[in-house]
Amino acid sequence: MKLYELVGRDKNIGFSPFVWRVKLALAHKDLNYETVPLHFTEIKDALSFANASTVPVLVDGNNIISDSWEIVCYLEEAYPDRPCIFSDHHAAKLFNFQIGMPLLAPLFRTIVSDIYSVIHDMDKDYFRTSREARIGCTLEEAAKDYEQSFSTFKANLVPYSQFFRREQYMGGAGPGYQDHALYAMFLWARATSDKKLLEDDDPLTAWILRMDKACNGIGGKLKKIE
Ligand SMILES: N[C@@H](CCC(=O)N[C@@H](CS)C(=O)NCC(=O)O)C(=O)O
Repeated sequence: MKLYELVGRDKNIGFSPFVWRVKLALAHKDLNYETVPLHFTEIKDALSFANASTVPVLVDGNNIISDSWEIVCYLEEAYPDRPCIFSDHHAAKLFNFQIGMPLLAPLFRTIVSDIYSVIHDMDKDYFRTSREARIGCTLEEAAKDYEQSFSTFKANLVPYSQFFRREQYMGGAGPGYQDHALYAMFLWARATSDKKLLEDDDPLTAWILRMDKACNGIGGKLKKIE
């Protein structure tokens, strides 16, 4: 299996939260794969064979699958004898939408200038133009005003802190899709930013430590791109 992923200026460190969802799913199912590292400006050409303009793309034999959700669904169907990722398929699908606007969007604004500092020079112009259009201000303005989006992010994390005060994983006895998707978001920040997102006594911090050990410990090994 081949997984196309997004890397920063260090080719060995992938940082896309969507690719991380797939890596965690592959580890959950204990499936072997190799990665193909891509910079932002290489994605379009490299993935034209898959008719995709975003990573992740997974190639498994003759099957070419794009979009992280579709890939995880594919893995569940193609490898039913391996541990199950979804405890409830519909709840997992809903979760994608639930974390997009309230969490991924404000976190993106919080760390967007940090991401800019760790991507390859070849990607800088593309990233600046596309992301400034998306956030409606310059990267420098976003860096200066990050506290506002950071407090939105923290406020929207409260239900998860409350949940993890009582529970170990969203998947029940062990991690499932929702754990992977939320944790992947923290891995995105871990690879790109020095900002401390959580207090030490936040129940989410203890859950992240559990997730660092889950899925063969792949997330726990992730370092920031220097
Ligand atoms: N819904 C897609 C989103 C994937 C996505 O947005 N990937 C980003 C990297 S985090 C990407 O490839 N962006 C390419 C670009 O901005 O040109 C999925 O879940 O796979």
